[in-house]
Amino acid sequence: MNLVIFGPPGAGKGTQSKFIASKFNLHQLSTGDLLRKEIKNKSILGSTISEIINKGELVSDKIVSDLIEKFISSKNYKNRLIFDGYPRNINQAINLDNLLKKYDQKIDVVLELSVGLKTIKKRISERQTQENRSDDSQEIATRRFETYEKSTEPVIDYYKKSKLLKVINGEGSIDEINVEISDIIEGI
Ligand code: B4P
Repeated sequence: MNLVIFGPPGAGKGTQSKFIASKFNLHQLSTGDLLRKEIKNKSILGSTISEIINKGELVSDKIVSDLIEKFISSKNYKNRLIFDGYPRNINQAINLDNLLKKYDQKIDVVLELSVGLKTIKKRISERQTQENRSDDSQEIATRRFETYEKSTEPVIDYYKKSKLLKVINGEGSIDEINVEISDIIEGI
């Protein structure tokens, strides 16, 4: 199965994706991690990406699409991908459908982690003390949340129409959310 995990910054997409990948033998495809890897490589592309991420904005659709196509086209990952952080706008959602169709695949379920701004700010400030991510300051985190509301939230309606969406209360504990997600996946 291929699944999409969706939610505001700091909602726990990465946290839950790691759990799902290990429990169901899937591959976590985190566009955030791929972009941070490019930054670490100190390439020209990496410095462009770093500037955008540190403004709390979205990296260009083309850059991210090229990164994910490498995985979608690979036989090793066929029908075992968790899209963690992709799509983040309607254009990316349409692109994902087209790419999957091109390689004879589809999305089986979309998990939306629903979390409010207050919880997000708390989690991101805790993560900053552990990981020291450059985009985890309160100011950039608030901008990332605004980007989410403007560009990413409309994608929820896109998936509601295709009846793939399952909404999960992302305010619960990590373990509670693990259980809820497992039940959904096992039910498919
Ligand atoms: P991401 O890497 O996707 O970052 P995120 O949204 O902050 O992470 P996530 O929701 O995975 O949070 P986590 O599990 O770590 O994106 C970073 C940037 O990359 C974006 O702002 C954008 O610029 C760019 N980007 C990424 N994808 C893109 C795309 N498709 N197009 C364009 N640009 C793109 O959880 C956060 C913290 O909370 C952790 O410390 C965790 O331990 C804690 N936590 C998680 N769940 C918890 C729970 N239930 N209870 C308590 N704590 C919890």
